[in-house]
This record gives sequence, structure tokens and C-alpha cells, in this order.
Amino acid sequence: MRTTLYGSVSTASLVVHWLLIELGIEHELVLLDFDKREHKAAPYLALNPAGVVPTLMIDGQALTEAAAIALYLADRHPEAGLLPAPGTPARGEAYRWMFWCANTLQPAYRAWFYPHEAAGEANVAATQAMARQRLEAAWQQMAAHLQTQGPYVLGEAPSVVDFMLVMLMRWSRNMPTPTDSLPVLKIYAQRMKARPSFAETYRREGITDWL
Ligand SMILES: N[C@@H](CCC(=O)N[C@@H](CS)C(=O)NCC(=O)O)C(=O)O
Repeated sequence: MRTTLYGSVSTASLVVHWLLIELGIEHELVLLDFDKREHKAAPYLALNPAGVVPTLMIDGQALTEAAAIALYLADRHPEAGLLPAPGTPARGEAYRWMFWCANTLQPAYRAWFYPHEAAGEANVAATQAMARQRLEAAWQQMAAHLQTQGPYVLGEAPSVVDFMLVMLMRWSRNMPTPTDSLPVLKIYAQRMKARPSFAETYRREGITDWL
């Protein structure tokens, strides 16, 4: 059965695209045009009622939520070793940090990039100030974690968490304090960016920044 990723260039679909390439999963990439609001049109809303990307069609199932899809792909490919065994303390750490990405970083980025959503146009500046403060505090926390527990989030070996986290680091590249301004994070990202799958994802999406 065909695997199809619905995404948009340089968005939350990037982690799924990157993992599909990393894991060698044959797939079709359908890029939705946000300017034409293809992600808010009925055919796509039938797959993803929130009208956001990504959505992964896999074995006839429409899966949404980037972090959940990433975990599921790692589960389906245990040979890649991107998740520790279920029930182990290391697996608990993997869940901890994936949920931290989804619950702490992603909502703060959402507030930064869509600042009118939280409290209307009149409060855009305050919303962005709050988002920035939350993101900077979170990245400080991650830098301290990597400093003592690294080189990867789960320790010695890369995991699916690192793919998610590096995508989220990338989103800060045009913010007042990009994650690259923290040396430990910059070195960490460079290690993940050296993977051939990263270059291939960039090539297929036509992305050239944050190299
Ligand atoms: N919680 C969702 C969030 C996805 C999300 O917000 N995607 C953004 C792009 S990064 C989007 O589709 N934005 C278009 C819109 O909200 O209209 C996930 O992790 O998949």
C-alpha cells in the first residue's frame, strides 16, 4: 500500500520527511500550497481536520501529529535503533523528550509564528514576547541537558528525538536568539545535519538555509 506524506516546505512535516528518507521508506511527497490554502480545503480536512501539516497516509491510515508519526515510524523500523526497547528507562526518556518537544516547544513556536491566535491582533507583541521567553528558557534547559547527558538527547546514540529536536532548532534561525547562539546546541545540530538523510531532505524540499 502506498505511503504518502502531505506536507509543506520547511514546516513540521520536515521531521517526517527526514525520517522517511533516513529509514529508507518508499513514499510520495505531496506538497500543499499554503498560499492557495490547500491545507484548509475539504479533501485535506478529511484527512487532517485541524488543517495543518503533516499528515502521513500509511497502510490506509491517516496519521497526524509530527511527534506521534515520528515515534510510530521508529517503532515500525526497530532495526534502525531510533528508539530504546519498550518498558525500559531509556524509552521513558524518549517519551519524556518527545512530549517536551510537542508540549513545550511546539506551542511556543506556534505562538511566535501565529501570534494573533492566542489573544488577537491587539496583543501580538505580548504574545511574541511570551513565546520568545518560553523558547529561550526551554533551549537553555536542553543545552544544559546535552552538556551533561549528551552527545545526543538520550546519551550515546541518536534517536528519533534528535530528528524532532533539530527540526525545532531550525525554526529559531530567524528569531532574535537562534539556538545556534548556544554553542552546545550548535555542535549538536551540526552532528545531526551531517547525516546524508538531512542533505537529501533538503535537496528534495529545495531548502538551502541553516546549513
Ligand atoms: N501539532 C501539530 C502542529 C502542526 C502545525 O502547526 N503545522 C503548521 C506548519 S509548521 C501548519 O500546518 N500551519 C498551517 C496553519 O496552521 O494554517 C503537529 O505537530 O503536527
